[in-house]
Amino acid sequence: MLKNLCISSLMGIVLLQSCSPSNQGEKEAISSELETTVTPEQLDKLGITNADHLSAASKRALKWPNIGNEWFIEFSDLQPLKGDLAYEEGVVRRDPSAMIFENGKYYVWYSKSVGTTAGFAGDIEKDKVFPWDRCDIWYATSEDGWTWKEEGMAVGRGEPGAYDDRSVFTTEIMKHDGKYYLSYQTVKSPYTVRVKNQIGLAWSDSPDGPWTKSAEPILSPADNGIWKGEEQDRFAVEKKGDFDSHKVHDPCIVPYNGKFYLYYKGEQMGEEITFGGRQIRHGIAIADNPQGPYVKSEFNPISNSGHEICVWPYDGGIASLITTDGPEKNTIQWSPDGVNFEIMASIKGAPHAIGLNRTADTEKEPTEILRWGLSHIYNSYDYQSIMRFSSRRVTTHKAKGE
Ligand code: AAL
Repeated sequence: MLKNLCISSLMGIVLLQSCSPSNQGEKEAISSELETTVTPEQLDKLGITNADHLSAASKRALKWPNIGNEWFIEFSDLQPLKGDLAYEEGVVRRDPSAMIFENGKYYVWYSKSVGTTAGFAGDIEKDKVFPWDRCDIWYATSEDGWTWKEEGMAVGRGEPGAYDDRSVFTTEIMKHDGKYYLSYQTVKSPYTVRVKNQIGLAWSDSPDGPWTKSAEPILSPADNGIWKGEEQDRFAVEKKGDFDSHKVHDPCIVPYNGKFYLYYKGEQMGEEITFGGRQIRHGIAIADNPQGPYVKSEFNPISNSGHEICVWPYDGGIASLITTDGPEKNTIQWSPDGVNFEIMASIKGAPHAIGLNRTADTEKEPTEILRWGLSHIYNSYDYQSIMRFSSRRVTTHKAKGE
């Protein structure tokens, strides 16, 4: 069979195909530089008509890795929660943490505030500039994940002058060695357009608290960007700095390989709109102990797209749902080492600000943890509520009765 095939080079791809012997030597010489072998079966699978006339799209398709549909899923419409987490006019409840199961109940933590959002045109000393401004972290419990009882405040804003005096919000929970850790975003007053956001941590021996807050933030933005002018304009910069020069957001700490990997979203000074939308990327900071110190990875940023952090362990590595922003938005990615992520599936879209169900059997299948969990919706610009998501694997596409 192979003697009837020859090898040609196309952008790093070796093609095994029928050809005339005249140019075989030349094509084999080129092939010595190549990395990938493409077989007639792959050409057939992709339905490529003529391997000598490959479109740019076919050349890209020939470089796709040989991954099955194990990671491909579709999310269903969000469903409202019942009890205290049902939508409540005048109240913001958003950015749910993951759920853990303790004392016979699911526990979730979330950002809570009241009142309308005036934006930056309002009086920033009195008003809210965002729905997540002037928040505290509250928590709720549920036996079935549908009907929730709000238990009260877990972590409140700091005293005036503290790094977290304006808002504490967008939290994640980690349970490790019988202790509980809430990581969360912090803002210090005044909440200006250029204000830097940091990450705080609180810990407790019980999911019901009391919580002890870190005296200082556990993570801060890179300090190598330079604003241009004095005006509160976050797009005007002399130098943009690292991907996280403006804000560190959406923390999620995962115990991994004997260390603690803090995944976070970075926002950059001078953020641009690219061909994939907003310039948003993820980074990690690693610590030997849950309370830190957390050291940013030299490999940052570890994504080129995405928004809120949604990561889980799978098969010795870490999986990540990449949503909303950037050329690789709406993909599920996996890394064997928690750092170097590859696309495993490209999906239609995903709920925002997912709170994962950490009780799921993550090894059952790659996306088992995404079968159900929490998210939020904008009931209005001012008010958001926590909702329930679900997803299913999709392996065929059939007409009714087919
Ligand atoms: C979300 C998250 C963070 C931001 C804000 C509230 O999508 O990225 O939490 O600060 O929006």
